[in-house]
Amino acid sequence: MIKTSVGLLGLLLTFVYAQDTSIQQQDVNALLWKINEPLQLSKMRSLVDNFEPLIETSLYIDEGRSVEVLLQYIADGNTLKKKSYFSLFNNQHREEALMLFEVLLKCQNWDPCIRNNLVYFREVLNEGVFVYSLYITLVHNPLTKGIILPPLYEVTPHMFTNSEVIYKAYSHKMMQTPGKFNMTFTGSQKNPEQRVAYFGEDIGMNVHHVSWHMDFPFWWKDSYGYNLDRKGELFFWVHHQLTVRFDAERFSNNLNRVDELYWDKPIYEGFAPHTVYKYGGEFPARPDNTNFEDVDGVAKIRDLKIWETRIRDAIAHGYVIGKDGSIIDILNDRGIDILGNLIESSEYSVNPYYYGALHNTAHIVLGRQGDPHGKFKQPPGVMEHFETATRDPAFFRLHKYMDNIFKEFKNRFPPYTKEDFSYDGIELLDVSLDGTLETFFEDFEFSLINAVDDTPEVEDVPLTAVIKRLNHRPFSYKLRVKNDNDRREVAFVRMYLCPDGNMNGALLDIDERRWGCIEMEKYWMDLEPGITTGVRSNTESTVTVPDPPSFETLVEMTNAAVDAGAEDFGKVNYVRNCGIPDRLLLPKGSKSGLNFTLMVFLSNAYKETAIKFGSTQWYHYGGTHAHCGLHGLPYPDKRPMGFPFDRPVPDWRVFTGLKTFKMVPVKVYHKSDD
Ligand SMILES: *[C@@H]1O[C@H](CO)[C@@H](O)[C@H](O)[C@H]1NC(C)=O
Ligand SMILES: *[C@@H]1O[C@H](CO)[C@@H](O)[C@H](O)[C@H]1NC(C)=O
Ligand SMILES: [Cu+2]
Repeated sequence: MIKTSVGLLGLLLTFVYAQDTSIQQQDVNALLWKINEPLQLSKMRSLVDNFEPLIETSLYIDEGRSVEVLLQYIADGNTLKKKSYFSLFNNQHREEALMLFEVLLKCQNWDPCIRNNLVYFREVLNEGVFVYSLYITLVHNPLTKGIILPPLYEVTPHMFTNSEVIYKAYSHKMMQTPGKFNMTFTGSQKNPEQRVAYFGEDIGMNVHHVSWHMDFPFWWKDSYGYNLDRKGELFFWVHHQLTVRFDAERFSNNLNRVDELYWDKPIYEGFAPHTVYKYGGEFPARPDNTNFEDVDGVAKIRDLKIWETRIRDAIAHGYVIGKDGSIIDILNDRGIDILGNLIESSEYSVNPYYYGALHNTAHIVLGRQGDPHGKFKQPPGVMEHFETATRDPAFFRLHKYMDNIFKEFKNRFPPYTKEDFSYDGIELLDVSLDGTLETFFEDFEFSLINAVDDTPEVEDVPLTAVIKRLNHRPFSYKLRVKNDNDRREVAFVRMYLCPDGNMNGALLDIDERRWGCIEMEKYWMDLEPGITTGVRSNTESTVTVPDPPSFETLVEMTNAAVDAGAEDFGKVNYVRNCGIPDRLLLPKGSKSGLNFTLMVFLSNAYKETAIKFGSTQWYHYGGTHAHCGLHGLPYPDKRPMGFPFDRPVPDWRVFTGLKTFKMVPVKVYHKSDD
């Protein structure tokens, strides 16, 4: 049961597929293959040999104005040099990448405009600038719908594996011997944090994180084409979910919940990333118990504290102050969105001058604590790249800190009442599980072929890294629902997996419990009059995405499709990289079973879905909307994210008395010893 029920969205995609998607995909594959080497596909080269970006201004809807800007920037010698690192948080680096993004956005078509410009600028611009521009183009440009993004860990492997593996790969390439290298997590058994490194260093998790920030970039302006609906609230929710998942992994490994970061206290955990840039040296390390220092040219710790105070003042007041001094009420459903934009901060922030950029600046400040005054000319730290940030335990501390600010805000709202939950005539009779909730570690192999250098004289040899990663056995939920109304109903089904106790098994209090819930599902269920039994497989979760095909498999699939003259190859399942990997849907659990409660809640979808219902099932989006929304469309659920546990719960009996709610005690097992 894969995610195929895409309804309307599917129709739209199919429509776009009509322009030869497989040929486009072939171009994209070639552009991203061996990104540090000249373009290899000679066919593509010859197509564009006579291409100059301004050769025909009618190719662009702005008559080439954007491309003129970029060409002038290059002519002035401002561009980031090839073979040096790229960092999104560096304003100059980012602005350059956005210049190319804009050029492509102004293109009338893929072939020749976008494709030929990509080939042209690939030769001229920095590799990191190019890769970032191409990925955000594939995510947001309407002319590239349906293209699969090759897994980033095989495009830029340096950002996803450790230096030990990279050095071995170089050496094997030189000696022309195939290599398969076990990749271990950073640190040693002496470091308790090592027990949960498999989560922060999971390459699929890293791809989710970097992809979310590509789907919802902080630099996004609506003039690029559309509004990113509830971006600020998603910022809160996605990072909240990362911290609760991390905490559940900690409970599974006899560790306490992660504590927040304090600007006045030492950063308890040090971190040695064991990661190396392709160009630009080693990622800097940070010893244990470092005291925060101001970072030259970035921010003083004092500034961060002032921003925090202003934000928490706004929460206490119940309003924020706009750029023009206007009062903007936040004690309403829009408030969390406004606050999220303010804290990140994004272009959507109502007043970045006053509220600053707490999240983005904190990432840079943390990334530089190893060399705050630039004495050692160190490159940016892992915290300064979304690909690598979750490796550092300080990432989760930072996000716990921000999460607590969001909770402080959410806790200002009154509890929901029975009226908020009413759904006449509907009763959730029971919920059961098919299959046991059991996790295990498996080996995963990915290619390092794009990590090593190439020369025409030296042949490619197979080089791969093998990493242990968490997975789980398949399971499904079975829901029996009674509909006493005489018409078809559509129920919104929300499912959360909530830890019962902490690492010692001590029961969590109500607030700890509701804020610790892991979102598992958010989908729609058709209810004909009478009793309906619905089975929902774990693979259908709207929180997760399946593993993408490897880059080499993708290349083979594409070439076969092109040879067969096929427009596409049924790849709807892989077009989104944003989403928790399916494998990580369950936390690790424990040998004797870690206690959780599965909370299942039904509500009236006619009232709560942001998009009008049609007569068909087009509201079954499939995919990954829970954390990643729908491109260019409203977020499909009108309720606040985290509903109904996002507001204070005076007593669990509020829920247990409901006909539309069930709590099912479950255990998550991890039988082996790793
Ligand atoms: C890599 O790990 C596997 C088990 O996962 C083991 O059998 C193999 O010997 C290891 N290889 C090296 C070179 O350590
Ligand atoms: C887990 O739940 C069971 C009931 O299913 C209970 O007997 C047991 O004490 C719980 N364990 C912990 C550590 O809370
Ligand atoms: Cu993030």
